[in-house]
Amino acid sequence: MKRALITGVTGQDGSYLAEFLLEKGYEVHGVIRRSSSYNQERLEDILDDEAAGALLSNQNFHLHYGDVTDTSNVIRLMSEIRPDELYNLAAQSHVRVSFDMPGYTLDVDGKGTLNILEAVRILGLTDKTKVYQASTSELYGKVQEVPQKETTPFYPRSPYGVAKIYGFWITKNYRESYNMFAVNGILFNHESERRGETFVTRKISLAAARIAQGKQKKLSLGNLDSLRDWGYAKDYVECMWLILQHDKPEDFVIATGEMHTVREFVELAFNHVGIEIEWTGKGVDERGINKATGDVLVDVDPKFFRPTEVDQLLGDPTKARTLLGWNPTKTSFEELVRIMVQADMKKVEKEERVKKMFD
Ligand code: NAP
Ligand code: G4F
Repeated sequence: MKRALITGVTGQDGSYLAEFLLEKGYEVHGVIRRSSSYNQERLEDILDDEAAGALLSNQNFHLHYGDVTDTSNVIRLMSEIRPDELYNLAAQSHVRVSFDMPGYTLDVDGKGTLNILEAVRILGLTDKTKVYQASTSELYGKVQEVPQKETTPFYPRSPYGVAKIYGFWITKNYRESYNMFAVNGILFNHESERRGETFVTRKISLAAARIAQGKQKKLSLGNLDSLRDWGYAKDYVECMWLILQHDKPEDFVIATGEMHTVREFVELAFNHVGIEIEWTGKGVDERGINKATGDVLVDVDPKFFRPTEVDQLLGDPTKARTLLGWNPTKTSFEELVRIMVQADMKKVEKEERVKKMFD
């Protein structure tokens, strides 16, 4: 039985990856942070015996307290678990927040990655443990080429992107210096019903559901022109695993090869709840109007603008498709939006039922 260690297991990707690996028969260990409030919601399908079912036997799932910035903790966990595969997904992953907390973001996303690699080296696990580093399309930032591929030069535009560039290069450096199987997945944006609620796609899908059910009046957003290559997180965790199964340690771009504006995401999400959006005005005065009623449902609030923006991201997944046999278009953009809105419609309905029980 192969043993995997996932940092960031309570996050969107970590939770899907844990399920994926358990289904493949792995023994899965995850690192969770101590928190004063419950932080294991995304793991409930695994932790709940009934929901887990036969395939997802949670007997093979183990959680450990830890933090990638705590060097001694990382070394102790690594020496106890001695994983065959380590997926370093832990990060302060919000780009906007990284402008408010640049030092912290560097500690977690940069130094945290070094701590993982050093633990592998110090413990003599370089021949045993394969390391996957969660790199990002934010490295391309002010894009130097369209579409972006493995050879496109980096130009990060946020403290997050700059911290992640350290993670990228230190992973590559440990591969070259110590002959480790240490690789970067350069993943473009990927979303799901488990996406954090302050990322733009989830903010929109939740707002569409709440507005449709009369629980919210309006949605305020930042840059509507921003273009992103959005895929489905469930498809992307499969690729993380494929990268570690490849015969050679190499870095890969993971993307759909299609990009859409934030505005398009809004239109589609509201369409799914039966509302047609019509746009009026420009810049900060732009408004999304409910065509049927004339109500303003979307406006622009400059507080969501970033000091420096990444205007567009478009990935070229040819290498992953050719060498890993990965299908970048398994879930279409339209399907992704539908999945997210449907899940949020149910979530909002359920919240309302629970509220009524206690009224
Ligand atoms: P996410 O939902 O924000 O999850 C981040 C995870 O990291 C959470 O489990 C979080 O724990 C954990 N974490 C944060 N700081 C930590 C620390 N100091 N020590 C240990 N764990 C820590 O992010 P995601 O969307 O799943 O993304 C996973 C990884 O891929 C991240 O590294 C992200 O930067 C990268 N990435 C994401 C995308 C994307 O579009 N989703 C694209 C490219 C790269 P808590 O639950 O306790 O906060
Ligand atoms: O959803 P976002 O916050 O994601 P962003 O900044 O692209 O970062 C995500 O993807 C990266 C991969 O490229 C990951 F590495 C990173 O960890 C994270 O998962 O914003 C997307 C776009 C931006 O251009 C932003 O300015 O949407 C724009 N936007 C417009 N209004 C908004 C909003 N973003 C947020 N979060 N909230 C808004 O109200």
